[in-house]
Amino acid sequence: MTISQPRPADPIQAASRHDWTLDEILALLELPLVDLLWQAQAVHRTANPGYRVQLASLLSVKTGGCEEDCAYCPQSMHHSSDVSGRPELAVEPVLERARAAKAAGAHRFCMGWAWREIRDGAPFEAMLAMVQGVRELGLEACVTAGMLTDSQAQRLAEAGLTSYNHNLDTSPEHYDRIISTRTYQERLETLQRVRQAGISMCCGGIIGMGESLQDRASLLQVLAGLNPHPESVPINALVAVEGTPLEAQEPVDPLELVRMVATARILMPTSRVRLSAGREQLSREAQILCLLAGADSIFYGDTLLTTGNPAAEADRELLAAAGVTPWQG
Ligand code: SAM
Ligand code: DTB
Ligand code: SF4
Repeated sequence: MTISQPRPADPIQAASRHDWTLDEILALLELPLVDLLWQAQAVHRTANPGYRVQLASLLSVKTGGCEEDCAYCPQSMHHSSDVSGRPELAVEPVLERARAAKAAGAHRFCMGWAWREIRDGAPFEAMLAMVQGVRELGLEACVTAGMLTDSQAQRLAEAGLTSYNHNLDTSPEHYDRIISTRTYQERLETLQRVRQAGISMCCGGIIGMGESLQDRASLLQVLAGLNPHPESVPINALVAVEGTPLEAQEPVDPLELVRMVATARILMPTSRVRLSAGREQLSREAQILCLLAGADSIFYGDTLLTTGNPAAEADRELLAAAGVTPWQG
């Protein structure tokens, strides 16, 4: 099977830019939808001629009780939603889930820890064993576990970690209304450590948290300004969970998500653009529009970390209806 590490250099990557202005990005986000889709498809068809979609399964290894106060997150100990009480998973049950994900057709296995930062010790040693085990199954391995040190990043790279997920979540301007316990700059530094260790970068954000169109453009500007672009860019629609400060947030118009995906695709032609949280609230047709707009990955399996996701069978039907083929696991 093919493990897709960062994709090989190609003319699109060579031509892709890191100096997009806010006005240029806003102009894309505001294009008539048909024109935006046309541009995004032209880019996507060249970068991903087979229109293939990666299926990534997600598992929460350590759930809830997190010290950070991210306003969207049900796992923060600052919110009444906190889902603590679930035992932290050990290596073997995690690998069991990874084997099941592979058997169901997943190509990447992502593991989450509700931590502010990784600390050395037994749980980190277990994380390394999980990464190694997932890679031995022939799956890509992704970890999301908060901030890390250079030496932790190095050890994760040595264990074979494919990718580290750490999202910027929103624009630098909107960020303070969402998180107070960790700065934007700290997020950027964590991402830099991941890069320096030679691990591919998974970094994106969330729409539907009360941000303006300008904020969305600004988030995309920071992401596209990273050089090289993040290999993977998750675009989440807020799942408004009861007990979080954002519980009453109105759902985003699905076409806003389509616009965000399409613009990300144009700005970052060879990145994997992941249609992430929020798919349960989308119709089949809205999801297919996101695929047309250039999304080339979905989370696969009936849960995300703590919230629901469409059933695997429904997703296989979705991809078949769209006529796109998943990467083979
Ligand atoms: N603690 C780690 C961290 O923050 O890097 C890892 C886990 S965290 C849950 C991973 C990402 O999931 C967040 O950065 C955020 O973008 C996304 N996320 C969390 N809760 C969400 C929600 N309710 N709706 C949409 N996306 C969410
Ligand atoms: C990402 O950007 N989205 C995923 C993954 N990276 C780790 C997580 C979504 C979480 C949604 C809320 C939950 O299930 O707790
Ligand atoms: Fe903690 Fe991550 Fe949730 Fe923020 S998003 S509260 S860091 S688990």
